Amino acid sequence: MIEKKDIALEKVVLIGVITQDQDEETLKEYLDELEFLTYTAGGEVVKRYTQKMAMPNPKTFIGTGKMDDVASFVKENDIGTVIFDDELTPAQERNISKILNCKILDRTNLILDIFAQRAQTSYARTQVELAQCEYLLPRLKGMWTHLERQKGGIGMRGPGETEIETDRRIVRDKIALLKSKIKTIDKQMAVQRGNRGKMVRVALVGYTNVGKSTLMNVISKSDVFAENKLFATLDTTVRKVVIGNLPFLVSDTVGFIRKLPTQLVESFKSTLDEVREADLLLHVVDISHSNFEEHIESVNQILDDIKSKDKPTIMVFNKIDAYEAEPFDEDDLIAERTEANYSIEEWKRTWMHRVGDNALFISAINKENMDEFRKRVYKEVREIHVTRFPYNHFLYPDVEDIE
Ligand SMILES: Nc1nc2c(ncn2[C@@H]2O[C@H](COP(=O)(O)OP(=O)(O)OP(=O)(O)O)[C@@H](O)[C@H]2O)c(=O)[nH]1
Ligand SMILES: [Mg+2]
Repeated sequence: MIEKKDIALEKVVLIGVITQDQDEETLKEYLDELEFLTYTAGGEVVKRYTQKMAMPNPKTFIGTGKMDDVASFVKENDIGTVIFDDELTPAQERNISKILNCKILDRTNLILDIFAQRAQTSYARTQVELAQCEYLLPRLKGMWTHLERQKGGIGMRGPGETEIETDRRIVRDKIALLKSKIKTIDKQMAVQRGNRGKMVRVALVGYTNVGKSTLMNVISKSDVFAENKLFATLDTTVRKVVIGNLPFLVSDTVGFIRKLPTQLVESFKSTLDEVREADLLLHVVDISHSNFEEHIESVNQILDDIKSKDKPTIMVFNKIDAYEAEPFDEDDLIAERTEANYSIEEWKRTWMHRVGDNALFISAINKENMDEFRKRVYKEVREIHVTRFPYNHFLYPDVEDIE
């Protein structure tokens, strides 16, 4: 049911609202991310509309005047899709769709669509399809029915592609079926995980596009797909890694994002089991991204949701090769130095200082500081290993003695 063929870039308009507790800079960053998501899904952003309001309009999300502007732009420029930065209520979606007469998507929709496009194995496809059905269910009534749904493209992959399917009962049955399918695969996966014995398990976690798969390839000589688009990885890859004679398992899995749709977190529970059952987390961060602190927050939030926040964690700040501080003019008496002006050395003296020994700074692509990385991971894994097998600690030398 999910199609993943490449399509020509669709012309897209983005819409975002600045609320009281946000500033314009934040909205710009959010829309930058939404644009990256759109590009990943196969769209080209031709214009952004933003509006300051205390609360989004319950009927049309943005104000009606603004909506008229959007409507004429859409009409004049033959825009196929309008994407909103937040999740729209089913009612908002219906109202807006009547006014604009084009495809209306929200952030959740877009992310679900990318997942559908990216899902490679039947397992990932089943999980995505479940999330799509859960999202679709409350929105069935009159959803885009006046539009030609067979056109395809962004937001049109997956369930709901034909009008016949816009029936709650069918979708409910489908959800039940998908759930039982996932349950069966879950059992198989649990057996597989059980067969791996008691080897220490390390999971790479982090925001999407931070370099988890690239790092996985460097440490395990595997060949996981890595790409400068969002959600390159959906399926979990597990590899055996050996450092100084000590074998352990490393898993690379789906990346996280701000406001990851709850339906996805729910249906990817089993994929996320890999994280939940890990002994050690390597939280990979793209330090070259201007918003990396917020990314850390989002990841921690999701780790909290899946009850994995208190696991031993090493913070891995990646892409140090690409890190650039904004130049600071010392002669400018008015300008104040902000985080954007920090060098990596200055960053290390901020809250990162508290992370101390548990922070590593690397470039996976240039293989910078990989020695330090290996040693640090070895030390941690060895500690967990000898706690588990106290009788064979002599097999593994102290970290100073490994080559
Ligand atoms: N400059 C620089 N780029 C890097 C580095 N590591 C990874 N990248 C690039 O960052 C992009 C994303 O890398 P991935 O390894 O696919 O990232 P990921 O975290 O697995 O992403 P998802 O699977 O999409 O969540 C790719 O274009 C990589 O080439 C690095 O150390 N420096
Ligand atoms: Mg990846």
